[in-house]
Amino acid sequence: AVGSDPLHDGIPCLWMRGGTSKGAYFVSTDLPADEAERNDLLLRIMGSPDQRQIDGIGGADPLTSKVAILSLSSREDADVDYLFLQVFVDQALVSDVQGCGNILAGVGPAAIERGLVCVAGEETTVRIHMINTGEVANARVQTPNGRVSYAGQASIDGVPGHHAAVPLMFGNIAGSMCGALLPTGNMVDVIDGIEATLIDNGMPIVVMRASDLGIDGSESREVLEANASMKARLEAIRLKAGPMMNLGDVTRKSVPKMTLVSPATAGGTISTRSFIPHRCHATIGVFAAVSVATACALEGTPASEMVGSHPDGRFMIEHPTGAVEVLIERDETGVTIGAGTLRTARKLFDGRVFARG
Ligand code: NQM
Repeated sequence: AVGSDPLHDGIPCLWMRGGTSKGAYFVSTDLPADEAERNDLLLRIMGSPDQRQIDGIGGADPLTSKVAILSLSSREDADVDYLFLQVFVDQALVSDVQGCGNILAGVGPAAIERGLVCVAGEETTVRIHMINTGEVANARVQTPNGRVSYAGQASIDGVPGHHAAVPLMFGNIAGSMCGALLPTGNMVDVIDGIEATLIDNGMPIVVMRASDLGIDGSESREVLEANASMKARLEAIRLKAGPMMNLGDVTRKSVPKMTLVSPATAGGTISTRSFIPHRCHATIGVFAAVSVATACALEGTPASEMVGSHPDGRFMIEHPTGAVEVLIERDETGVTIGAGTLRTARKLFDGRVFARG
């Protein structure tokens, strides 16, 4: 608890996999209230800045250097408040600018484990206020016999094995960070000669044809990360897209994400390769996938030209290690009114974490 010495006594921490990411889950009262002090502590816990995060618990990858801070909700329409923090691996930077839909998958289970939310039967719906964007998500957590069950038959690409399903449902998340679904008002903008859709349906992303950047879109994460000239072009486009998307100067921000699309190769809706924004994603972010699916559904966007099947609003968004299924609900005029996806999560370790001094 606050008042004890975190250096010597450690801090209660749940280490969990949420979707295709991993992170440290804390209860807010176990961390310093002062933001600068808290961020400094989190850097020392994760072992940043250091390419290998060798002196901390971070996994030396942006996807495994994430933090969730939970508290009882400040809102009537939610049970728990969830603040997501991206702890940069090689920079002394902790950012609350973006949310994370993968780490979100662990929030319901973690809130129950920590007694912030009570079990409500075989299944417990946890209403999560996502502080980063101000939106609310509903997570359905399996709770037979009065406790969280992580075992089950659901599987998601990018994670071996089968686990309990954690369905996530979102209301209207359009313009979550940019103020509007299409912050420039256009389906297509041209930046550095490349046609791009600047879109935010839960996550600001820039959607471009992979072929326009000189790749075919089936390359592995490693091959793309080694392509320095393409990465430089992407970063130049990103820095221009940021202000156009009402995100200001994005030099030190993890948004917008850069998503390269190509026709599906495994029977899905579309194939993606995402930069988040500098490393290539091993899969794709949850809200990024929702935003890509939304771009696919907008006629006139580069993504919509290459769309394969999407029966009943189900979009299979292919990524480097499989696909993620996104459900998009639209009203009779075609406006998106809801979205959903299926994730799994698992408690990996519960204990006390000790920060570098
Ligand atoms: O888009 C990584 C992840 C994410 C974010 C990132 C995410 C989302 O996969 O909602 O989940 O884009 O930095 O964990």
